[in-house]
Amino acid sequence: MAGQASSIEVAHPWARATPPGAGAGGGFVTLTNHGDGDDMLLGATSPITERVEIHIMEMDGDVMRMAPLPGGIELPAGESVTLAPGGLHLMLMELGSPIVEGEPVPVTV
Ligand SMILES: [Cu+2]
Repeated sequence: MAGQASSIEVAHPWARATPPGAGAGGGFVTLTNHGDGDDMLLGATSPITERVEIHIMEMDGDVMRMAPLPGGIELPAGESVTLAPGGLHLMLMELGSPIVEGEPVPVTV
């Protein structure tokens, strides 16, 4: 997180449980920028995987696909951004073990 990380509120983080053998899982959270300046979410880390990507869903013809968002997520001052299924999300890549319902998934933004 660039800039005034302490002014970013992280609320309602959750991850979707994955079936055994799934290669990746989605992570969702609401981020609120309580600071005076715009901020960016540039990435995230988690001890359960080597790689966490920021993804966005976009239409490719009639098909919804997800794609990495290399520039990060803008967090304008005073606004909330919600990462949710069907939109922006954190993708936990190359999972070594499945995400199990009810078990905490540590992620640092
Ligand atoms: Cu994704």
